[in-house]
Amino acid sequence: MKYKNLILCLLTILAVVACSDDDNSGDTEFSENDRTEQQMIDNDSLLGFFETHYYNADFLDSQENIDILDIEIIEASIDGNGNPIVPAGYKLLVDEMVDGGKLLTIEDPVRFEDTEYTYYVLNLNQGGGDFQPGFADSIQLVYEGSLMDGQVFDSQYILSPVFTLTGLIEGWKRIIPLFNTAEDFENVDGFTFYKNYGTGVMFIPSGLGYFSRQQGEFISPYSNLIFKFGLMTGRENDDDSDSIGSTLEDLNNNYDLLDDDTDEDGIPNAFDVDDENDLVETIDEDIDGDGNPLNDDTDGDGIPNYLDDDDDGDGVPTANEDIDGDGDPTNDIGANGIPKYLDPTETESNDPNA
Ligand SMILES: [Ca+2]
Ligand SMILES: [Ca+2]
Ligand SMILES: [Ca+2]
Ligand SMILES: [Ca+2]
Repeated sequence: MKYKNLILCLLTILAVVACSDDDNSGDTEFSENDRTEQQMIDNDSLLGFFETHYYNADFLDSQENIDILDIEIIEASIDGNGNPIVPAGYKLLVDEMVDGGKLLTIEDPVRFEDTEYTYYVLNLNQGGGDFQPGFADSIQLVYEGSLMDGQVFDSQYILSPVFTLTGLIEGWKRIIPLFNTAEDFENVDGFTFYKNYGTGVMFIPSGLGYFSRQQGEFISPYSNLIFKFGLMTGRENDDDSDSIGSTLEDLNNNYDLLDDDTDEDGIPNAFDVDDENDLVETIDEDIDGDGNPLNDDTDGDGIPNYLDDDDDGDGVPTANEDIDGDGDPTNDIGANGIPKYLDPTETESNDPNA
């Protein structure tokens, strides 16, 4: 019980707020809203927004490449019967929340801070590029962030610097990877014009944004965030250069690289050149040399070699098949001409206790 309180207290400190003891009834005590309750409130207000706001659907449909400055989201006037008045050519957002509609509801089963989140994205254009970023990749985009009352708090109308998604708010890590980058670009008079890029509007509940934090001048605690965006370019990140993209080193698929550490040496897999610490670097566990260590499983036990501490399944850990003790099992060749750590018929071990 004590430990649980301690952990909660530490989490609170990480959120840069005062942490006070339960017995201490100081008047500046901060209590953060319950995430699940806040999510219900935020979701209701987003759904209400979709019922009362329309966008310029016809105009955007007519555009080959959408300039995000042309995306209009407008609050509807209400007629005498309480119904929203939608001008011709415009479409109520809620009317895109149907099968085949452009406003997608994503009920993400991957919990964040122990809470299940629903978020929304208006998919105006998927993007025609081959590259679809993972949450650990880098991107360049244009965007405009606003609050539900229309207040713009941040914008980048020309190409952004390179952003690594892992450093951004949770909502971006989950939504940007749903889109593709531009199909093509053209340089004219020193300007680059992108074509057929992923374009949309994200609707992010506060829990996947800044939650209880005041952020800058405009974003008060528990603000839902709306971002118009155009995803132009991106590239895969492989932080440890082991030929496995960092996104794929998130073994438990929770959009967090830091809690995947197969050998528990304190270095997460995405930054560890030898994930299971068998003395064979991951890049050298690509046995078939196709550039992808994920599909190499010598003993066929379902654990790829780069995560398997006994690659050939002979009961002798790979690290103990480094017979000459030079720290490299790949140069200990058996009678079949195969390194012993990959040959189950070679079971010699350098473990004095074996
Ligand atoms: Ca890697
Ligand atoms: Ca590790
Ligand atoms: Ca290894
Ligand atoms: Ca072995």
